[in-house]
Amino acid sequence: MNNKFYITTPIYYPSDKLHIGHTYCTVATDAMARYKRLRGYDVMFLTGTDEHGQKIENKAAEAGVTPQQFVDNIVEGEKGVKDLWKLMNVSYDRFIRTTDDYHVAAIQRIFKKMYENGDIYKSTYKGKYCTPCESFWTESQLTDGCCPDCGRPVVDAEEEAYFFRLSKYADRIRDLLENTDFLLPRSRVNEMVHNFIEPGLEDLCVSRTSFKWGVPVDFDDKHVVYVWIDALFNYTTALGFLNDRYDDSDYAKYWPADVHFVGKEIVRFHSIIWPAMLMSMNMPLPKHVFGHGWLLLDGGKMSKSKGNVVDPYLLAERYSADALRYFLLRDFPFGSDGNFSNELLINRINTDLANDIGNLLSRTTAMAEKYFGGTLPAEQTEGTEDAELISMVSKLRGQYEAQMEKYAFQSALADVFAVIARANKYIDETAPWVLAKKPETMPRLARVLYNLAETVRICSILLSPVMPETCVKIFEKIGADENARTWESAETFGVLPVNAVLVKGENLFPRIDAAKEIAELEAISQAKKAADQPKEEKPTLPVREITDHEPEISFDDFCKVELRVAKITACENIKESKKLLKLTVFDGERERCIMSGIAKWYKPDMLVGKNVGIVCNLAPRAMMGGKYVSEGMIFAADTEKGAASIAFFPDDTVGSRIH
Ligand code: ME8
Repeated sequence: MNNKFYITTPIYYPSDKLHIGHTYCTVATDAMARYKRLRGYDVMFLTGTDEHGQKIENKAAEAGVTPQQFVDNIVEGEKGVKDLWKLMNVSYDRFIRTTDDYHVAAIQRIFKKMYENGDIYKSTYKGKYCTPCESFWTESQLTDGCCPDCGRPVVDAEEEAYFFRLSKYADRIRDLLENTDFLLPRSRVNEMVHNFIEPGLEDLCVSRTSFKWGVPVDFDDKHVVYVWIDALFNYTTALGFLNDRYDDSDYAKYWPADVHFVGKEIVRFHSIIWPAMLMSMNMPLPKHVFGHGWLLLDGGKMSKSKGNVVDPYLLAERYSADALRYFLLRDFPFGSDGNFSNELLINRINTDLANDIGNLLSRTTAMAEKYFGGTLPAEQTEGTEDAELISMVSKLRGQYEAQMEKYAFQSALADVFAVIARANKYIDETAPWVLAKKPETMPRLARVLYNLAETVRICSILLSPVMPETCVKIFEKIGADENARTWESAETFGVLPVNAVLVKGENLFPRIDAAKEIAELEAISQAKKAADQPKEEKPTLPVREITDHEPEISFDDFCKVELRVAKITACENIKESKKLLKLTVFDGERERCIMSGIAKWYKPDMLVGKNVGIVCNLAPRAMMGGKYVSEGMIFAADTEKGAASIAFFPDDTVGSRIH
């Protein structure tokens, strides 16, 4: 079959739960796949997860599980990647996990082929590495000394490694970028040429020895294959290329891909490294790589590692997958960045879905029920208001197609909604409630309602790639049978059978109380943030065995010990003992002498002027054969290593009691 269409999403890192940014790209890919299927293409839609690499290895270690357990949980576990795509109604044909055996074996074969053809060779890597991005950079590529992709610090790295002869392909890649429409939108071409090709393409380090969680190089198993090689070839291994999990006739049938949808930050990998490796393998190149923009939150990129992410689960469960899908593709031009906000989402649902299409459908079906019991009569009269609406609706499929072929979802949807707005205006112009008043205008009324139902039908066909569930409901409400749901039928006004049964039923999209809803979403997000904050851990103090406890004493007994702060006014070593220091202290009333066994840890000049705690009413004790009399003791604790540590007090406490 000639009209095949092979489309892919990036394979996402299962290092954390996926967020609205991943959902955005996957929903766009799904809408494109559904659109092509609607048009009769034999579609292969591939998505999956990129499960190897140091980041995942580190995350698993932090979580105290094996890397395989870690990724299994994120991909297959509750509310994991697969659950999310199910909730979002993503109609992928295949899901690849790079830890799948067939993929691992195929990557080993691919690596070996490039080694054997001389495009991969062994050398020493010296450079900078960004661990979160798994990217090596040269000094000149860094932005202010940090990773140019994510802005985080890089580390020095040096290791024996295999290299891919990327430099060899520089001219061919430049030609591909500049002289073909391989990379879209066109505006991304300059950036690639300017930032990467013009400074000179260096050979790429394609193996690692610093961690284990990857595909081992089978002829040198100290090394694992660089995660990006492992990842990029997923687009072909998932079709059975060099493996026996899938029949390689899938590869023959679907490769090259028609388009890879990827975020703009990984355009470099897809438009430079990927085609160069395919050239090395003598494989055909994908027809297009489309670098879509980012969803931003408060002007910054949403990212798992920054922790500022929007949860698609919450939004889809609250407002329906279709509403979220529609919003994502209608509000943000696919090729550029856009600011996400809950306000935008709710306004979009209220304006377009509850008001425009919701009202058009409910007014049309309600009037068909009210005036004709749900089935329009065959006798119908045309009117002067019809021509403009019919002409607009008849042109819609062509306009929509032109936009969709450019991956301009936003414009395609805007075109459909312009027709919906026109149809609502048509209701006001024809005033069906007036026509319903006289028997002689009933045929005109029937025609008006038919035209409205027909408009809804055609719009619904074109909206179905974006809102598949809603459109099935719409078809049911206007009585559109299978023949009236096809792409072909969207070209012709008048396909809906005249005797179709129209039913009003429930509203598709109830209006949302915006202020209340936004406040609730904000409260949920705050609560989540607080719950995600790492709990402040109490320092755990080492417990030790204490063997010299004293018997309990009464408070009165304790009060008999007179503890006071005293200032050390003089201090000296004595020749009779290495252990003792002779301290002169002022206790607020008088000076006294205290002999203390701290000479090993304190020199006299460390102590003079300091205020220390002393026991004042200890009976004086003669020391060193009576040469000295010690009149008290100073507070000092034993450290773990058995040294003495003196407690010091501030100046305004000298002479005060210590309680
Ligand atoms: O890069 N706005 O995986 P990843 C829009 N494993 N799209 C966003 C986004 C945002 N804020 N955040 C993420 C990887 N995305 C590699 C890919 S492919 C062979 C290997 C989307 O989990 C966007 O499509 O970091 C981006 O390119 C992708 O998720 C990155 O997902």
